[in-house]
Amino acid sequence: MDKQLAAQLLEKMLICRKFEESVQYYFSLGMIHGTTHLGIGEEASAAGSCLALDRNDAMYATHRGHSAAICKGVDVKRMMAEIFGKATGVCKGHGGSMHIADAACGAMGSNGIVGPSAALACGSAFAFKNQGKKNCAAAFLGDGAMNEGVVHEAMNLASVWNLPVLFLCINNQYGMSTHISKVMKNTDIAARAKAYDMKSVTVDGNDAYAVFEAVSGARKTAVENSEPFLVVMNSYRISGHSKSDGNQYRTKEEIQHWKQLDPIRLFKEKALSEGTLTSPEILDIEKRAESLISESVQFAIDSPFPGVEDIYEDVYSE
Ligand SMILES: Cc1ncc(C[n+]2csc(CCOP(=O)(O)OP(=O)(O)O)c2C)c(N)n1
Ligand SMILES: [Mg+2]
Repeated sequence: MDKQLAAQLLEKMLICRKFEESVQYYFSLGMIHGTTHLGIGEEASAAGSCLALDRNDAMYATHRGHSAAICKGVDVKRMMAEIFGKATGVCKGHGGSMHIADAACGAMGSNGIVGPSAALACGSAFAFKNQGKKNCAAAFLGDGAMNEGVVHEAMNLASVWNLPVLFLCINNQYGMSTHISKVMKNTDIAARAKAYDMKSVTVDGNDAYAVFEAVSGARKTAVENSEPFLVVMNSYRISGHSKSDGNQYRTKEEIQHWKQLDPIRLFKEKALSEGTLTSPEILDIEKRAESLISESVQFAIDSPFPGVEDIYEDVYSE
């Protein structure tokens, strides 16, 4: 593995992990409101995917979208401020955890509705194609979303219209408390691509480098041939579904098993054993990630809330 890429992947994953641990902490103190969906344990899928994309590619995230937004290049301080609901937030504090967007870096938005990222990505891909741009649109999806009608419509449309869309499915094996085996007879999600005459690949979603390679390859195919591609990343969310998850539907042993497969831990071990990164280099990356997150939290706490007079700004429905 290339040293620079390894350092980037590790730094992004650490920023995501520390970002979400901070969100969890300040949520518990009542300083963050609403709800939040953490993707602790899924950082390799977000980092590997987003680092394989071009800055101008369009990326649509899910309700569990913090890591994807960070890895696509959203400013971390302004993102933290957004989650705190502050005026300095990337959406002026009006969006919050599930509506992080910054079109300047191709982060087209997270979505509280399960599935539409797939359809929205078709729109961006259609635009890229018509404008003759060598870009693609990527839609993150969960395993649960793969059973939504809109996702099948989008995959079909992308296929018949030859649109450069990457369907990036993070299979964390659960849709809320429902295990994938209860809602799919065939749990090989990539097999679904065949129905749309679409290429697909399944990869270990806890291996950031493997994800990077798989998505880089898929992107190349999608952009060069103008065609969609399904990438399935098998992973696990160590955190609960949302802030109010009692973990009644899975055993402590199962969670413990997946903690052993923590993508950050595995990545560090591999980088050290292969000699790609040294211990001091890893420590340095950890320190940088930690200070970025402390600065971001301070920035968010110190920032003002938006004024009541701005409440109707950026509202497009009546
Ligand atoms: C259309 C729609 N149906 C139901 C919900 C409620 N809901 C929110 S998250 C979620 C589970 C989604 O599971 P998955 O797609 O696997 O994503 P994960 O939460 O595992 O990341 C559900 C059912 C919703 N937000 N939107
Ligand atoms: Mg899921």
